[in-house]
Amino acid sequence: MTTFVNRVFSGVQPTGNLHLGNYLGAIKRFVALQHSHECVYCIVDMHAVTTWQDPKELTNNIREVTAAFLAAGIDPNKHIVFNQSQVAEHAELAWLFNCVARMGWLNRMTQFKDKAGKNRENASVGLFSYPNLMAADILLYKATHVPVGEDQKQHLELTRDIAAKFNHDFAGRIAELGLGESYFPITEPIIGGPAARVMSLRDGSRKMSKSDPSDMSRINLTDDPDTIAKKIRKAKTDPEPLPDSIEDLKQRPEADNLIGIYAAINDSDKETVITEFGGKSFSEFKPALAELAVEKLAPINAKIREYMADPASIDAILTNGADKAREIAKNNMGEIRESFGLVGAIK
Ligand code: AQP
Repeated sequence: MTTFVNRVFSGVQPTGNLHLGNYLGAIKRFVALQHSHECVYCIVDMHAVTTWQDPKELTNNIREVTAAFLAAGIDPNKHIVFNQSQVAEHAELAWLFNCVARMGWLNRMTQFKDKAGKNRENASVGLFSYPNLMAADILLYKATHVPVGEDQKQHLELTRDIAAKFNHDFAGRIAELGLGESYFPITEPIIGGPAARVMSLRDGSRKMSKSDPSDMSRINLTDDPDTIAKKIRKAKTDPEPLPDSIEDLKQRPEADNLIGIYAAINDSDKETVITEFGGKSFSEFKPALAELAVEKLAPINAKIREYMADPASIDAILTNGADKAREIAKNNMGEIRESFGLVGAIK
């Protein structure tokens, strides 16, 4: 059995409107994992361009996601923080994975169906092969664990399928080269907790999303305290008081969402929130949630603004992170090229 270093990889797209779902489902958990793992955190700008991005806004959004990582507490000195396009090996491995993954596997991806919608013929090829680039991001660093929101579960399964197929197809070659029994780990997703899927504040059946046309559907990490409080006050709810048991939340998506948000922000769980607020009305619960959200998000918001006032220092952090990432990427990519038998493999 090949043993792998415990390494975390995850990424966030710089597509603007970074929201509470991205924070609770991903970034907040990235911060926690720094204490137990070696972490690689990436601003996945090449994923962003699978749909149209205004060039100036994209540059700004890359910096803003970096600022959010730093403001939330990610330490770029102890871990790696960089933007994907600075390490060309991501694109190279994605190409090779285009040749490992099967059409049938990608045809099953629900995110492509959701994002392409009825306009499938006009979607970019990149949007279709997006999961192969995601697999490349993760496996380039032989990451063993990936913290993500629930929406990314299917892509993680595809990453595992690609790793397993590569390990199987090239088993003889990998052994010959002395690269172990398996070259890639079968990466474990880290999904769960009360905010694995934060829903829209306007519709409890849709996930909170950057691309929702209604700004009232999400709490942006750049929203000021008044806006956060207003969005929570106006969040859709039903007329009943909060339930007394988790069981009763099943038929009440909006209540479930707000209770999950409260629990995740407060590092607690839905049971504890229900013990405190069960039987109370939303007019009591919403101000408590707004106060908690403002208390936890306002300092992050202030720090994002501070970092954004000095773009040159953000760029320096990204360049430094890319240098560290490239060291690992170059070594692994050399071995992968050799595994394929490509002539001129660079070590
Ligand atoms: N609503 C959510 N609840 C929990 N986690 C979420 N994530 C996204 N939305 C939620 C997690 O955030 C991380 C970064 O996501 P991304 O930047 O790769 O983009 P995404 O998942 O496509 O995010 P959006 O907001 O839904 O963007 P659009 O509107 O463009 O589709 C991931 O770990 C994701 O799971």
